[in-house]
Amino acid sequence: MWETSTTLGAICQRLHTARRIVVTTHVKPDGDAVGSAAGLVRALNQSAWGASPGNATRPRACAWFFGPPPPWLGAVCGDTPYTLVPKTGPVCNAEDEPDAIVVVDTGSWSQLEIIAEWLSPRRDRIMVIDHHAQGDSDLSDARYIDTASAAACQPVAELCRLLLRAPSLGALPKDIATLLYLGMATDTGWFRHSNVGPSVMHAAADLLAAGADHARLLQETDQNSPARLGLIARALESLEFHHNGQLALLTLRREDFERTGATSGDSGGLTDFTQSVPSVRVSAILSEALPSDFGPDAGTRTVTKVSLRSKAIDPTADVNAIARTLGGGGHVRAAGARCDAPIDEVRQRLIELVGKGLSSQV
Ligand SMILES: [Mn+2]
Repeated sequence: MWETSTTLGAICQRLHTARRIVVTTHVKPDGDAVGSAAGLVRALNQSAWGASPGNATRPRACAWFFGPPPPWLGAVCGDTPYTLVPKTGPVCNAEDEPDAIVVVDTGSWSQLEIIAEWLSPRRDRIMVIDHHAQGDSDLSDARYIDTASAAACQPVAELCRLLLRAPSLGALPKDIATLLYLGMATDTGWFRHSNVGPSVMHAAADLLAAGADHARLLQETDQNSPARLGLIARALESLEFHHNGQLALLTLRREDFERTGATSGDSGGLTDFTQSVPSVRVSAILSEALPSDFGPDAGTRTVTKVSLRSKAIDPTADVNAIARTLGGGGHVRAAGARCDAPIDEVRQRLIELVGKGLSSQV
């Protein structure tokens, strides 16, 4: 069962005694993934147990990221120790062998493909902190899953507070507060999405009190490249409506990426445009995976990525159920899948599934 099996206090205890810690997160890290991983790494390295005895020059904790990194990764992480894992898998020599591994903002093997082979034999050292409704319980026996949190950064902030023995989130060091704030801000669409509630606003307010720099983060991370604007133009040209305007569908083919020079990292957030149409209840974007999305078997696979959002109106269409039928998952209002099938095939299937999902609500 994908449910909590431990407490943040117990995770804190295990991390206290660990000498070398890897903190990692899902492929193609977003603001919450980077914020929770890098924030936790900083807290681990600043905690009273942070210095590795006899080896003060090497940090105790390091973040591992993989898949196309966001353009702002370096600016946001600053001097946080982090590594970009190559597509061929991690390079970890014996002296860097971690005795604790923390996976944040995901609990799915499918989101950890590049490091899955490395993780499997180290299962007993893995701890998971996540806020997604779906995950693989065989990833770790030590899971802290809070689906009520808008961002993984919420439980991670609490863990940082415990590690640093801070009386409140408002007492966290500024550099840690800034990273944690980034996750809360981005996973709520800068406090616009339906997952905004009192707990995330209270936590974010505390982090602002601790010195998190809202204006700088917004400027650094909420950017568009000319290539992305070109991709948005082509995506909007592909826009079609189905089921009496209740489904808005965007389609991005390889050619759209090639002609604009955009990468798969440029396709995020496009459903925000279609969600603004009053009749729309579900927004979907289909995109053909690019060779750069894969490891060594690039070119031999035909993969279509599906991203789904449903509006917070009553009744809400459960896009998690739709994504699961396609082999993926996520939340009720935000979910996705990767299908080993051509885009036009997936498109037909998706239109039918959303139709069923919408009619079962009425
Ligand atoms: Mn998240």
